[in-house]
Amino acid sequence: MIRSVPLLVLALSWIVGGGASAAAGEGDGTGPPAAPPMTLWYDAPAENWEREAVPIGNGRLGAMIFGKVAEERLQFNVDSLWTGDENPRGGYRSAGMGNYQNFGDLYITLDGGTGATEYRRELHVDTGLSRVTYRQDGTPFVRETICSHPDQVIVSRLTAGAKGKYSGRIELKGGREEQTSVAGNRMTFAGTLPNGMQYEAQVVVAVAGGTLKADGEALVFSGCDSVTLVLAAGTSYVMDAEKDWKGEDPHGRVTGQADEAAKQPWATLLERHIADHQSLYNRVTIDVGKTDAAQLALPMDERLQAVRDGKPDPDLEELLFQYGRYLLIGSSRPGTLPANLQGIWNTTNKPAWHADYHSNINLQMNYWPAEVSNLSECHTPLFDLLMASREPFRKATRASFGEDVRGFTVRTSHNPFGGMGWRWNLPAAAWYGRHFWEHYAFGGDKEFLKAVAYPYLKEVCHYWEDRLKALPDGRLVVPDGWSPEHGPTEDGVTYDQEIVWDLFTNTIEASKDLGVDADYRATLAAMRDKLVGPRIGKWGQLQEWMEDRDDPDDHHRHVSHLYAVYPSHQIAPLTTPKLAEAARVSLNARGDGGTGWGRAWKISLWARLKDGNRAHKILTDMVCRNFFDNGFDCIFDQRAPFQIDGNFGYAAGVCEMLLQSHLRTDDGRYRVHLLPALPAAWKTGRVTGLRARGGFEVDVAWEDGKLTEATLRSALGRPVRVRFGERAVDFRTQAGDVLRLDGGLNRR
Ligand code: FUC
Repeated sequence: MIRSVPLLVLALSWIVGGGASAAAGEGDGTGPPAAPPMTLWYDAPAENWEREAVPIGNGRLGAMIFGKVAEERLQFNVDSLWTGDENPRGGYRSAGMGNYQNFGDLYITLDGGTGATEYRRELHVDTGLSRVTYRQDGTPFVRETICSHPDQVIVSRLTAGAKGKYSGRIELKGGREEQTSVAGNRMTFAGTLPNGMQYEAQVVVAVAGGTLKADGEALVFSGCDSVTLVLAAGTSYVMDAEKDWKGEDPHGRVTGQADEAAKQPWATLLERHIADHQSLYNRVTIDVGKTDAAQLALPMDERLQAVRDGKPDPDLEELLFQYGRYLLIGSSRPGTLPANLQGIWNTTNKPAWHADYHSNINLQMNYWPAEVSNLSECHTPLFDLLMASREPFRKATRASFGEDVRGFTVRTSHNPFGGMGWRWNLPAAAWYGRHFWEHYAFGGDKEFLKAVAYPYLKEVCHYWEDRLKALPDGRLVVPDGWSPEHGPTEDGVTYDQEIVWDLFTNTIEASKDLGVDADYRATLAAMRDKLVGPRIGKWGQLQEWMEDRDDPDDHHRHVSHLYAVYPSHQIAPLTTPKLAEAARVSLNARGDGGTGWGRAWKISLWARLKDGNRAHKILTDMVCRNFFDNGFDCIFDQRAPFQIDGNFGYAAGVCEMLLQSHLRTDDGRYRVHLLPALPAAWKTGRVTGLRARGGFEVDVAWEDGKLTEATLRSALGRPVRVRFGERAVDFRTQAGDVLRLDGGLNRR
């Protein structure tokens, strides 16, 4: 279904125009209008934080909202509240690694909160607004919450259709048993972690009508028409190793944010928040089919169950795609830390795997949708942290591999201080290098290429130049590698070989575009061409190791040797058909199961192998097994922990089914493939605003599985070969050109 703007505008004008009082004024007893379509909604409050509560976030600050009538709970986090440190002198153990912390909880307890009817809890993915509505004795109650990026605060607003209906208490509780102090209408707690990081949270409360007063560590309100809470929180973290990752006490900043927001009317805060959110969110629309109206009207938990019962729900597939984008907007904005294993949403001080940055698939997958789904800015925290972590990475690399080692690499687990945990993952820094290159390949920002991407890529190349080992026949291998969490330690592991090939290739391309280092480029090219490449084994599989010993009954969750198919483009049906066939054999043997992120990866892999139906089958498996009722991906079938990589991998997979793009290094022409893996289930549809490498923004429409029209907006004026099925047509473009094509790829 096409997302209807009028409905959204209607719903918003209802909210901005006074919410519950307007609805009550209508006196028709029907309650609030239906939610806009890009909404997760429920007919019961949340009990469990990671399965049921809904997330809001502004990249840095976030909360999980439970929505109980008598006791609202906002469990909140700040991206930088971490224990642990840079741990530069070895001893890479959990203590130095640290953990991402639960910042605290805000509770709003309401008197007489029983006997509610018409209860409804919603998260509007297209506006970033959470809303809880219900009636008591005929009076409508509305509770709305946002996490604003422009105002850097969480705001909760409680209104009702009659005066004086709100009495209750507000409590602010820190995640480490801090004392909360109350002064006037403000509640505050602050603390310092063992690593010296200072943090503080404040809540400023405003009521209309009635009274508000302190009661010990709580604020008590009585007979109020409405209650508005502004929550601000921050830490002393700075992304700067030279400053030991710490800056000024957050007290002044947090106070300023709370005060500034508290001065603004709710309507202004909401308007600013929605405008900001939609400046990113609205860039992409998607329509892959129409869900049966009765099924569409179900709450999220029942909708998921209906899919498990075998009823297709294309609108839910769209919603989960946009939800992936929503979560990236909510957990990764310019200037924040990158999204960790749980984005910014975590309720415990000892989260699974520290809620760390995991370098053997997870952190990369978090950023797979960033460029293609038109959220390029949201990619930048990854570059910022990696650039800032280079010195600690260098130190740790030298400490383990020798003082004369150039460049750096990364362990499997790392934190916001450049500190690291479990086990070296030798090609990790090189795999991250692909992200730097992709940011340039999509957007064409030469300044970024020169100042950030190329220096990073070149330095990681130095590490590999020194480390590669020559076989007696002159071919080069990565020594002592490891197919992540699978194989033994040995030379020439396919995952390592492919990533180093990719690193050298992208660095060569980068140096060409910058017009620098011609000699060095030749050196890299010579080394790249000597690397042991992907090989086909005895049962037709793509070998995971140099030795042909893959087991066809092995269903291990990591498919690291298929890196060359996706996210890289070293193996593809059109350019390397035999290797692509071998990848298909391997992927078939591995099976369709796995973790949430494992399935998500397989969606993109099958899409690259041009099997849309298989990709869609796995996407459906994911919907059935990996999404909790709140839409969070869980790594095991319906079992905690939630891990956000699967949400992002799913969103990237949907993109890969609808649009693929590549740079062919021989002629510098970009390849844009429209609907490369369209499943039969998505018979007729339209997607707008996806991005292709070479600076293109692409809209595609299709009917009965056939392309009907496409539009490519060229930002960089690059030449492009557009393909649909067997037909491919070359076009030249100027920057700013809009290329409108019909179903036969002729200009319209
Ligand atoms: C990788 C995976 C695990 C888990 C962890 C966070 O090590 O193999 O399944 O996702 O990351």
